[in-house]
Amino acid sequence: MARLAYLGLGTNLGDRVAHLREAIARLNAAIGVRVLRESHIYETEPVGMTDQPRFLNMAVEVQLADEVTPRDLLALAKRFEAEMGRKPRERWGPREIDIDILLLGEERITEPGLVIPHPQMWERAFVAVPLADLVPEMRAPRGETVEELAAKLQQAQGIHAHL
Ligand code: GSY
Repeated sequence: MARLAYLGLGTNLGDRVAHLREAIARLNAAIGVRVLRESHIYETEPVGMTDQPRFLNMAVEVQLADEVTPRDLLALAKRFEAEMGRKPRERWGPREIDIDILLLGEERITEPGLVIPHPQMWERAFVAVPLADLVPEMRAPRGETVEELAAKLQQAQGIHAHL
């Protein structure tokens, strides 16, 4: 059966809106992948390495055909990141585009290079706030809704709707 996945997109180099649009177009053009819904775009303070430009972040909901495995989706994300100019710079440094798999159906995966659900997703406003646009009623691991969690994180971390 086709599954829904949720991806987080982030960018803080160059024409950030164009990078988000291109990533979505590439995902939608991939065989077995269809982008169903997009969150709003948010401007966010950098987390981790703070001395870098602000990010634009958003989340998308995609439908995956049966034959698309989690590894296939990861390979697509990595290929698009590389093709869109992301260099293997510092791990936490600036990038044209970052495509993270947040959730993939009910899958729980812990393998080298692939952990789903994304391990830090419930701690970061730049993930939770866009995700709350798409699945506000979904339950986060501690029992609160994604919307409640996002509201809490939003107060502590810098994040604003990008007009
Ligand atoms: O994990 C994705 C890359 N990234 C981001 C990001 O997308 N947004 C914000 N605000 N900070 C970040 N730090 C890293 S690394």
